[in-house]
Amino acid sequence: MPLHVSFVHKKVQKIIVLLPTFSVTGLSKRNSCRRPAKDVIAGNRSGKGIMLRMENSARPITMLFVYLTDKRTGRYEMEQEVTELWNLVESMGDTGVADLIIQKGLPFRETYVGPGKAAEIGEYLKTHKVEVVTFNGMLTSGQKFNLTKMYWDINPSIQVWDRVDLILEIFSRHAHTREAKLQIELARMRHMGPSIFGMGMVLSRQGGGIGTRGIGETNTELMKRHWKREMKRVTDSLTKLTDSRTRQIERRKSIGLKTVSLVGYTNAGKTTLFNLLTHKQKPVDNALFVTLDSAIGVIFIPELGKRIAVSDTIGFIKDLPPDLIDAFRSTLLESVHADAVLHVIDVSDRDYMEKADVVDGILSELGIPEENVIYVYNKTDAVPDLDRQQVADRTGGHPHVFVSAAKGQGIDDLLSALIPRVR
Ligand SMILES: Nc1nc2c(ncn2[C@@H]2O[C@H](COP(=O)(O)OP(=O)(O)OP(=O)(O)O)[C@@H](O)[C@H]2O)c(=O)[nH]1
Ligand SMILES: [Mg+2]
Repeated sequence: MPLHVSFVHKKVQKIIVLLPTFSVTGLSKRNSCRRPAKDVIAGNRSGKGIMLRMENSARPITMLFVYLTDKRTGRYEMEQEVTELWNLVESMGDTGVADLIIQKGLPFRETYVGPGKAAEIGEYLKTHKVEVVTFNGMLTSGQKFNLTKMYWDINPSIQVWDRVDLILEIFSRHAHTREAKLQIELARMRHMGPSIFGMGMVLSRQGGGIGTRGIGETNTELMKRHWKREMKRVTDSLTKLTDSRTRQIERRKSIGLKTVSLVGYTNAGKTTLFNLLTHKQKPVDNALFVTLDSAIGVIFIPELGKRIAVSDTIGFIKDLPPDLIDAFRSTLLESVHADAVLHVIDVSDRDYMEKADVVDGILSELGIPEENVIYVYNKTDAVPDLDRQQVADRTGGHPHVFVSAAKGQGIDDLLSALIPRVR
């Protein structure tokens, strides 16, 4: 059964829509991820909602997406944003059919989307089985609360997510190490506040009438205290792991082992390059946020007659809240302390410059000096007619190399560029 994303609102029917080419049963067909823009076509109103499987639940759930975009956002930019949204959904694992509601305009303070659109979503929920409504933006907890409250009567277990919740859900599905799991836990607690402990909204409904304190309020206080205790517990555990990582980094420094760190936008090919350089076999996939931990491998540089350490780590994406980056501080320490940073860029992606800018912004927030960074233009095999001079010009004289991690091309150039930094 072919799947599609459709728009619900009349006004948006002329706007572009994605048409995934896989079927409900083809859940593992992740290579539809990073679908080229030519798959973007005109849509209709007959969609059903994305079928997803929640982490701790065997049953598929249905998700409705709401995308609020600025009136000035052009068609191309919208296509890109919707494509990235779709890639995020696919990276959750099991995916099915999607419905996407679009509103053009500015966020509303109370409900993020305007009252008319919020009501329209409610109408949609009455006639469709939807369990999670995901907004592709960052909502305040008040906005999430107001929206959830609006839809309670239609579906008492409705969940309202924003982009960060979606990213965190992907993170938690891909996390394997204790460090990654703790970092996600911390990021989730920071993002959701005390309401993470669930009882919040249900209990606050038990509260007395106007002017009374009510059971709900008392329980909200309990929840806040519990949240603070849990935040401290996770932060303490992470501090221990950060200390241990810092000691490892210092040990490597003390024995003169230089370190190179791979960074980049998610799906740029960091792990593929890491595996190629270190002969490791870390999982690689055409999905977002496959890597969430930090791995170390070693390469031998014959010209220097010595070994250097290479680290692979989590990828970045635009609109990552600083809290989330901060939660991953322990994992990112390797990049902060590296002697050289290889910024892997997927040059086959039409938006590689914008994505490289996002990464550069995060690197500078992390305090990584620009002079430590080498741009590694990857996936050159996928762009046979690549105008390398033009790419180099756009890079503004910054040190760079062209490689294909998948085909093992350009690695000698990469090592030569590294030599002065790890000598
Ligand atoms: N054509 C081509 N594909 C590549 C190349 N390098 C990586 N890929 C593909 O790009 C996808 C992502 O590769 P990964 O190595 O997992 O990317 P990553 O940057 O580690 O991704 P995250 O860990 O999810 O942030 C995979 O499907 C790879 O096979 C390349 O040089 N050429
Ligand atoms: Mg990776």
